[in-house]
Amino acid sequence: MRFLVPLMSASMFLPLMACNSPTAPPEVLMVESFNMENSGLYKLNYTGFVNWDVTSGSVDLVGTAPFDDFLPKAQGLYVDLDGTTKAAGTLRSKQRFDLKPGTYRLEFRMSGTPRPNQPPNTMRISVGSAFSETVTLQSYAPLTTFARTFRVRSTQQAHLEFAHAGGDDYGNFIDDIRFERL
Ligand SMILES: [Ca+2]
Ligand SMILES: [Ca+2]
Repeated sequence: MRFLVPLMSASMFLPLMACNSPTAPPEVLMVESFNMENSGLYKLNYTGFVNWDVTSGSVDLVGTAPFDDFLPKAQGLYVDLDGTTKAAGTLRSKQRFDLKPGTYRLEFRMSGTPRPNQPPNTMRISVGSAFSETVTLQSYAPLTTFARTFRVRSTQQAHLEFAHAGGDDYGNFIDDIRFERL
């Protein structure tokens, strides 16, 4: 009987431990590399994104010749948020995410416009009313990973949106977006 006691204890506690595990993996809501867009070829003023609508202005899908020297080759395709119509673009996720209360993490890579004599470029990144941040980058600001964590306190539905200001055909570049619920 002495040996049965620990066994019974273990079986009583195991279900609790499983429910409250702090190491549950994040729920990935979106991963975006842009590399499969347009059969892998650049296109100025591109609107055919699988996961995104261009809801205002225009954006350029770049990363293949002759528009392949903005970011390192390893990035494949990526997006210049200020396309080629003198009206910067807004890229909005087609998916409207169901955001339960909890903690979320948004990660993406962004660089300034890699061309000389350009004024700074400003972009607003948002997830509905749950998250919003405005970032201004100088020319040649290096490709940097931005990672933000935010809380959703009441259930809401929201698009993920990248909205570039202005419009002179030279904008901030984005790539490698990852959105997840922690
Ligand atoms: Ca890419
Ligand atoms: Ca600009």
